Amino acid sequence: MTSFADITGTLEGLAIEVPSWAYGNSGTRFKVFGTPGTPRSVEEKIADAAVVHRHTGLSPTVALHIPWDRVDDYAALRRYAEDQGVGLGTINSNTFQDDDYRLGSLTHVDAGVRRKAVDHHLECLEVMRATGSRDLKIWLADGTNYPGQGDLRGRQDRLADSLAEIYAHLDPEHRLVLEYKFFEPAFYHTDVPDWGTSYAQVSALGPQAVVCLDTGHHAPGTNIEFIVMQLLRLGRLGSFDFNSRFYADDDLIVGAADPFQLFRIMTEVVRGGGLAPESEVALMLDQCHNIEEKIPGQIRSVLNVQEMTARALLVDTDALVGAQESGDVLGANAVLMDAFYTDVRGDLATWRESRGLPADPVAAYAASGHREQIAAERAGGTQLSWT
Ligand code: AFD
Ligand code: MN
Repeated sequence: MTSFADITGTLEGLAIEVPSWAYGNSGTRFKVFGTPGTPRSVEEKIADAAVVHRHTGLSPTVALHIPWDRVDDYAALRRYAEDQGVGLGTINSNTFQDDDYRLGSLTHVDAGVRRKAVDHHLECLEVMRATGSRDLKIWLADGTNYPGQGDLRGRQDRLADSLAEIYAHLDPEHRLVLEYKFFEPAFYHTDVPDWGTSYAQVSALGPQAVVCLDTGHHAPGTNIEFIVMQLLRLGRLGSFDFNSRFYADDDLIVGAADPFQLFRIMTEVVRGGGLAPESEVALMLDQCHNIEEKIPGQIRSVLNVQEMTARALLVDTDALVGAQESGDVLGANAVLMDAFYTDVRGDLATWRESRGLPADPVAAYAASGHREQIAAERAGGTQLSWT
């Protein structure tokens, strides 16, 4: 029987990267709502991310998005982040907002557009050399809206060639992380729609290319934990973009829609060695807080991952394997459900205090006055969004 004291060593190493864009204003195609205190600069976004880390001890790095987070001096930005107590993490490329990319980027029929898109990724690699980042994350909006609009196979071949050119420029410590998404903004087909396509493309590149699994990027009913198992088994699970969804790619607080699914995902992460000290699987949030406060939303999110990870670590693996191997269907399920139903919040609160952290980070932030402070300090200027 595994106790909470048995799992704190692993919990110590839990690190969930937060995305810079979670702290800016976001919304839907119908409306982007602003909230008081929203950052007006990359530095203010990093400062807010550091507040999340100070309250939770769970988010030591911040992912950037280029060009949203473009600055003149990335080395200075790295120093600023480190002064705030966090590091700069994954660099996310963006070939989905320039007019030239209306009909695709790395897959485009026009070699000049593909050149521009590849060059953008080479710019991102330069940023990574200044920020000390390991991962270049590529999510492509490339796809078509109507059958016949594009040659599906030709797009795959051009994608492979474009990725190969980017891959050739990686430094030895870099990784190319290719994210898939089954629809949106393209409606008929997306050129990297599923884990199989991402796996096929990264396998053709080499050992420094891996898959990013965004938990909101699957058709309803998909068994996501199976994909987690398979990518870990194949050695190609690079990172997660954690969020949750009810119907589409909602980018809601991870665990909010289905905490049991998050538990099952973390159970496969644990089973597959994804939390081992030597593991290079990156856990990251990719969320937007359209109507709720941003910093509390991020705190809630990393705590949800921590809580479901703790429950997953409490699975009695000896009893589970025994029941599985003896064909004890109900017994095996009960072992898993016993861990899922274990309320670890009290143990986590006590453990946090033992490490000099607030027992209840959400309450601590609400009582800190920081929300009111930034609302007053950041009254002027232009609030940042997806631009
Ligand atoms: C959008 C995409 C994808 C990507 C993120 C950051 O759907 O999830 O990871 O932007 O570029 O949410
Ligand atoms: Mn994502």
